[in-house]
Amino acid sequence: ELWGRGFDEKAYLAAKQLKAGEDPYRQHAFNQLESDKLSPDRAIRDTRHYSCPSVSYSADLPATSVIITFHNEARSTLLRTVKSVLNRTPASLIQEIILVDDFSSDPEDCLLLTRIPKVKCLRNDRREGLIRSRVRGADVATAAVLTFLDSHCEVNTEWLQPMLQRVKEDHTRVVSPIIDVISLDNFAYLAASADLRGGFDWSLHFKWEQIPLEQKIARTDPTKPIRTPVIAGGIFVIDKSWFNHLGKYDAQMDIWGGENFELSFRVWMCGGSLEIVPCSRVGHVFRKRHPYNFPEGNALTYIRNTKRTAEVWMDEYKQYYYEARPSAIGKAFGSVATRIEQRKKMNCKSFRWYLDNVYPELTSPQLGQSGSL
Ligand code: UD2
Ligand code: MN
Repeated sequence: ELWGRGFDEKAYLAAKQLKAGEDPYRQHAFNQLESDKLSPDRAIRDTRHYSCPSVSYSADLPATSVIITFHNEARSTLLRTVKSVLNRTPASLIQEIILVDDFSSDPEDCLLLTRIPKVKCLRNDRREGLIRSRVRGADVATAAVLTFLDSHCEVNTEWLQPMLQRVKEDHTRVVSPIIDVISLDNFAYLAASADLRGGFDWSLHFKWEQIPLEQKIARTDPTKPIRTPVIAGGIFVIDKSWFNHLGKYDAQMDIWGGENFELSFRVWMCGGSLEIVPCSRVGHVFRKRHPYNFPEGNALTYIRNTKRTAEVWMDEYKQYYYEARPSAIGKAFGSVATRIEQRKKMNCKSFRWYLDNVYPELTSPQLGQSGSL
């Protein structure tokens, strides 16, 4: 297919095909051969609850800037992410798609895609990691609402409207879809459970968990949002002024990891809320290993990022973090002075408040109940 400014999809993909006999998992930690075989416009099953199609949304939803950061993404998954957005979203809602190329080996992976209408490309001149890359994208975004996506997603039918609706009604809501699974082996699109929310343990390890039974029973309308203590991190919609007001991201976090906790605690404790909107579905290729290198090593980077989170947001409860992750004790994490200052200025609530009101299911390690310190 040839777009307005002459984007040659076939040539874009063909230039990066696997060599015969090459391990299809080596470069991206998913089966690139299977991804390359699929059309950038392939159809996927509408995995929403059957009540979702009859929900109606405001006729004047705000447009959004979609921000996708990537480091050495496969061309076939990157292109399918972009095209699924253009194919499955009313044009009036997409202000632009901002690709932030986090110093990938080949600048053309990003640059060639700017021949597709609405697609812009920013390239970092050194590896920054996903956190600073997203901030760079957010800073140039021209729409009032930001939408973040990973670079190996496929958005599903009417994915954006339910999220924009929630943010339009209340700009302090930060909203995620249900994240469906795209198989890393055969790229089958699989529906995820609609009864999950984001959770974590004291070591700040993210996990999907069942929504508490009382909430599950009280949920009579399957189209209504699910409150979530944390978001997975990659796919969410947030009002741009609210994102800026809250302090964007902690720009001293590197590469990958931890920023989802930091943002989630900040949103809840500083007057906002986090939710999963079940009528929005976005597929994502979940992987078992990182396909890219961490300049400071994977473990140290995760410690640095989660330690910064604990030091700024967890108050006296940070001791539980150190007990659960003793390797973090004594490790360098830079200065958090300006982040603590911002927290004070915004008059954010305590971590104790967060545990009592948002995540009472996270119990203290010794006493088996929250708020017992
Ligand atoms: C999950 C999130 C991810 C992020 C991460 C914690 C989802 C679906 N994914 O990990 O968005 O919140 O948890 O940090 O919720 N990237 C860069 N530069 C880098 C490293 C990664 O731009 O140095 C890009 C990467 O190409 C991808 C995105 O950041 O588009 C997220 O990385 P991932 O897919 O490896 O993370 P994932 O899905 O395991
Ligand atoms: Mn991902």
